[in-house]
Amino acid sequence: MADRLNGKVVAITGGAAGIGFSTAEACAREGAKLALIDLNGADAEASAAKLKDSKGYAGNVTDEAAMTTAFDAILKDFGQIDGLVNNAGIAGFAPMHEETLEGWERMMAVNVTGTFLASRAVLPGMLERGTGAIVNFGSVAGMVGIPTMASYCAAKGAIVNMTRQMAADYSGKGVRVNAVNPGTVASTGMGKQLLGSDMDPETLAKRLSKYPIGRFGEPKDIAEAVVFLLSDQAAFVTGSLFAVDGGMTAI
Ligand code: NAI
Ligand code: 1HS
Repeated sequence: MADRLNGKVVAITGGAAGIGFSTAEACAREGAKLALIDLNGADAEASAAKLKDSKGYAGNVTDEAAMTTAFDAILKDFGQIDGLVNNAGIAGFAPMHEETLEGWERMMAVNVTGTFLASRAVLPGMLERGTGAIVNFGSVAGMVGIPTMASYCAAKGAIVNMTRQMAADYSGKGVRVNAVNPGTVASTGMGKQLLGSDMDPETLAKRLSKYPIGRFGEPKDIAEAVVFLLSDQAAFVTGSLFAVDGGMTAI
């Protein structure tokens, strides 16, 4: 397949690297034009330059003014936004009794507030045109408890139910809202943070044993699910939580 997103404009937060950029590549293959938003505008522009008809934008998803500026620029450059991928996220490690207020608030700001601010920026245009698709990034950590990831699990759990709530408000108005819930993707910045070099073989084996498929994910595993959810093939799919986790949450 190569034209499932033909002519659509897709904005991806955190799109310069990792799963976000892999998703951008898959969307471009399907004919989309990409608007990549990331913390560092030069990185976003360099990644966008690898894709046809695409542009990069600086924007911290926690910053209301920066989100307004970035999405105004995208609308000026492309005229409309058909798809939004709320991919930007951070992870952190602490059980609740050891988490700091600063760490907790940062986790909520990037993952939860970031999803809110980017969604709020695109929704008026999508509602006016009566069409659009939003894909939020949850995680297996939004569905089950992961040891030592208190604030991350809380943030991803919030994104999971934000997805259902958004679907309730907007599905009847032409805007579908879904979430992908990836399992561990080892090769990205976050994956390396999760499976850091200080992780002993026993802990690593324990993590891997949670995946019945016998491996961790690849960025493209997640990207293909996002393409489907953005595409018209998913016309009857909204409010869904798409586990892309090698069966991790099935057992
Ligand atoms: P990554 O750390 O490799 O890439 C994240 C990208 O987001 C980077 O380009 C970074 O600069 C950008 N970013 C971070 N904070 C930002 C902010 N405040 N504003 C704008 N951009 C920001 O992460 P990865 O692995 O690609 O993860 C992407 C998404 O997938 C995240 O939401 C993550 O929680 C989720 N996920 C990742 C899994 C994994 O094992 N890697 C598993 C499950 C979910
Ligand atoms: C960081 C990402 O959202 C994955 S959390 C899952 C950790 S584990 O189940 O692979 O130990």
